[in-house]
Amino acid sequence: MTRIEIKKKLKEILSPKRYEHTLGVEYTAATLAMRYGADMDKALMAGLLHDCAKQVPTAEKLEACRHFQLPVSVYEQQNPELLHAKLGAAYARAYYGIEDEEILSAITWHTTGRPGMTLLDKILYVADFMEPNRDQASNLPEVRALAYRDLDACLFRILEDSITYLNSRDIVVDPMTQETYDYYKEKYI
Ligand code: DGI
Ligand code: FE
Ligand code: FE
Repeated sequence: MTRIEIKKKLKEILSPKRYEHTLGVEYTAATLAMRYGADMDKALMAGLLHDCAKQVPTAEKLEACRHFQLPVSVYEQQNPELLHAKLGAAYARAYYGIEDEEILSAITWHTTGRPGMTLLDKILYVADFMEPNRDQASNLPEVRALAYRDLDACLFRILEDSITYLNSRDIVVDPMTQETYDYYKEKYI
């Protein structure tokens, strides 16, 4: 499917707010691709599809994971919200014709990150956090500026703030989020 066709479909299935966020991530990922020399089309496509499974109801998410034979950890079972990332990759492949493994990887890891992220993984992760419609995190102006100066430092900053945020709200940090944080901490502290 072309990006135009995908947008038409996403507009039907996502809430207006989620759709706007999706477009914000699409274009923000493209600006980061320009800055860091990543593949523009892949960045746009990853941004566009990253939350394509976000609107699936919780119970259906678990069922859909079984359908696609995606492993679900106990942490994911307790926080099924996390599943929209790997499920999004499965949907991108099955329903939107995406076969590119780099795009599918970026979608799979956009919520928790992973140790040894690719450039595209990082771009999507950062774009998701800082796209123009985001307004919750207090550090957004700094993160947005840092993203174009030093992508790895920006990635670590977001990981650090996300873990602080999850802890402050007594939300269990997923082991993959923690592993990603520990991996990049080695490099940036
Ligand atoms: O899908 P978005 O809202 O655009 O952003 P996202 O894919 O980063 O998902 C954010 C949600 O995921 C937010 O509700 C917090 C949650 N989340 C992120 N990391 C973790 C987490 N939840 C748990 N339980 N553990 C995590 O490590
Ligand atoms: Fe998401
Ligand atoms: Fe998102």
